[in-house]
Amino acid sequence: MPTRPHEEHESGVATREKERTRLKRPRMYRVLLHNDDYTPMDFVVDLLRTLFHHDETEATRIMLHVHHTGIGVAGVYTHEIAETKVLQVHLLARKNGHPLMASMEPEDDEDEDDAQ
Ligand code: TYC
Repeated sequence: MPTRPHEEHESGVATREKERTRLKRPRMYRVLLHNDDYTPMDFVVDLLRTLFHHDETEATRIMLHVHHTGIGVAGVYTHEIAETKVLQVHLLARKNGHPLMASMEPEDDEDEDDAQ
């Protein structure tokens, strides 16, 4: 068993170029919750805890932010995970008869004024 990294990783520009491409950070996406007049506050707090893994204090803070401003960030994920979270919010809300809406936007978008 070699005890040091493979020679390839110690060599020149071409290898580093390849690694930089492969290891580039993925674009990240904010999952946004939208306010409405009907979804119960407790449901939103529970959802922020179960789907987005926030503790009760943080979940309550995010829910109240959405309630007061109209929109807020539930979490930041890669594209595929963010899509799944949006779908899970939709399914869980509809299953419980609530109109709660979620959407996603790229983190590095020019127009970031509406999300906290
Ligand atoms: N505005 C809702 C109410 O007063 C609570 C709410 C908060 C709904 C956040 C949606 O994303 C939301 N019951």
